[in-house]
Amino acid sequence: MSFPVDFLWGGATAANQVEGAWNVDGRGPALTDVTTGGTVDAPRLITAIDKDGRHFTLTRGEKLPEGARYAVLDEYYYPNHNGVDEYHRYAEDIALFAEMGFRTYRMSISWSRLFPRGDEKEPNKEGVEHYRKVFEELRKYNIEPLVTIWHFDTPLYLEEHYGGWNNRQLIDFYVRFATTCFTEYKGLVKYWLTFNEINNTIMFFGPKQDRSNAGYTAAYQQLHYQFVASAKAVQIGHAIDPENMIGCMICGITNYPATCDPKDILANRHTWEKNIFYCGDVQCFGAYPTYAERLWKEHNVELDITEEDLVDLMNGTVDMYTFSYYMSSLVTTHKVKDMVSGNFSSGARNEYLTYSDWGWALDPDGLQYYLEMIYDRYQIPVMVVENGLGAYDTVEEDGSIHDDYRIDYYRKHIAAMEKAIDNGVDCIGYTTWGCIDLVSAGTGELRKRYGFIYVDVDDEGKGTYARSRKDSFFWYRNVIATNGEDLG
Ligand code: BGP
Repeated sequence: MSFPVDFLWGGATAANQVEGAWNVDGRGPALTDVTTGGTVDAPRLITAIDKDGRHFTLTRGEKLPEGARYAVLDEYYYPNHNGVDEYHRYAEDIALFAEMGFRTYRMSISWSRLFPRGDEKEPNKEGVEHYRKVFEELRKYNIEPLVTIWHFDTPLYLEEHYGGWNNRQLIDFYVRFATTCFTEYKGLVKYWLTFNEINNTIMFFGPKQDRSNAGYTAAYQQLHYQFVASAKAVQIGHAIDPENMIGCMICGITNYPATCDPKDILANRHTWEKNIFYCGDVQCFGAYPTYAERLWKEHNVELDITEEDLVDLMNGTVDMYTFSYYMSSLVTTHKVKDMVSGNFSSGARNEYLTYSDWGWALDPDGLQYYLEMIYDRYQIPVMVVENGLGAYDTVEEDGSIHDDYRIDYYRKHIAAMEKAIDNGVDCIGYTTWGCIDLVSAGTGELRKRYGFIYVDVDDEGKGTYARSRKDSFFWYRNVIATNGEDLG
């Protein structure tokens, strides 16, 4: 049997994508609360008011002009405001996870629910109590919580008044938030992830962003502050409870050279270094890798890195490497005729693969490749904490949902993970993305569904929010019950 007996089977969500209740019980806003819905080809917009009171919009990564402020505007709908109402329905949802046999549930804590502005000295009690109840509910069913401390949700106040992660002070605010989590939930939670997909800052450095040397410097600087914040959190987490197992979380895209031109092979290696290894190396090895100098030189990047930071990085290495995996990507130095595009995906089309409706390359072998590559490099426990298929689902007249495409996707990816485990990779868990339908991070859509559990709500927030079981629900329940032996 390939899967270890205590393998952590489960599912994953993020606070801002499921909870809703965006302004309830003292919660402060995050950037997602001023972000509209989008589609596969229309980007989500961030709404704001300029200094003369005029309404305008920005796209992700664009800087807020002087004197302007982010604002919730009446003429727009904001899907994250309601999410799938998990804030009020968590007990019902956890009961459904338990019915599937989940051994773990990955979720995140909304920073602005605990610290509404982000710079307060004391946390918001109602926020703290909310998550305590959620963790207790999970424990009732022996479901091990796996908690992401930061999942794309820096409090809006910190973005506006401190310049977000461009500001070194964010390290202290984050550390206070993380310390509160470790202290309050000691004994309830032992698996933690410091930053979700920390490498996105560099990997998805979008065309709308400032691509000057200053823009690159800012991106690398933000990352550095996050690395230090993560390393400090790891040290504090270990001091508060030596049982804590704290991981990094990387957006895992498997890159392949598109041709056998040595230039492509080299470009592919450099893509791995910049997009994938740069963050993993700092967080797992505790120091910047040799090629960091090369990356910085490319854009004349000079960073604010202190001696003390370097000591923190060395003392705050993670206990496990976790990552999301959705797709692979081709790297080439040649002109590309056939391009793929979708949210978060672009580049040359791989003729050996098929693509999701959102343009994501479906590639289970890429998961095996990634697992083996990463474990070979770091030799610490790894976990696949996101993997899933965003797809359109159809509800039949009798209410059933036959999502065989999703089952097929999971069957292949779990089999690929199993091969990596057979080949010696110490993979300790697997949490599928969006075990319950949720708001897409990339497009803000609800119809881009990931769940085993269907939620009756559309892109405009209309619906009963009632939960129902898709075919994949029963399939996954059997996978867990047989510890991955029967993939049906
Ligand atoms: C990852 C994020 C998740 C999630 C997922 C699917 O990048 O960590 O928050 O949403 O991708 O992406 P999307 O929601 O755009 O389909």
